[in-house]
Amino acid sequence: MSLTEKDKAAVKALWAKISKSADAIGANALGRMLTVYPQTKIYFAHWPEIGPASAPVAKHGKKIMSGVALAVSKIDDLTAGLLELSELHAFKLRVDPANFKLLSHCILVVVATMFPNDFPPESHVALDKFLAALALALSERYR
Ligand code: HNI
Repeated sequence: MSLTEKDKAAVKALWAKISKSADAIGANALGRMLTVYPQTKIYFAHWPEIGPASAPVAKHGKKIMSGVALAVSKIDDLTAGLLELSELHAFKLRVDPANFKLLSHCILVVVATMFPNDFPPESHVALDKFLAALALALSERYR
């Protein structure tokens, strides 16, 4: 399951192409997660509105993608690189780590739909593995 050097290179190459649209990817992915998996809305009950195109979703989508950007920069040691974010989600936010997989899936779907020409199977598998590794690293502080 661990990322090979080839996977890492593919993730970095893909990220170089898509990162300028990170805010839109984040807003779309978060909006999708909240719509497709409505049980995830429980964590955002404090927001004034929660619709897919709402301001808080856009704002938080951006934050999530800053976490993904951090992960790309720490791709050689995701566990150490994401420890603080893991701590935050585990102890302060108390997000069930099963949800990381749901958001990862939505990010994958959004990248595929927004960048069909930059998403051959090689990029798909690399991004899928990277997001799985990211989710695992975010789960580190839960045990
Ligand atoms: Ni998550 C806050 C990154 C998945 C619920 N989250 C953040 C912040 C980052 C972040 C960055 C802001 C931290 C800060 O303010 O210091 N979250 C990520 C990443 C993923 C992820 C990289 C996975 C790819 N978060 C999830 C999931 C849920 C989630 C799946 C719930 C379903 N996150 C939250 C909540 C907050 C949060 C809730 C605080 C929101 C707020 O209103 O301040």
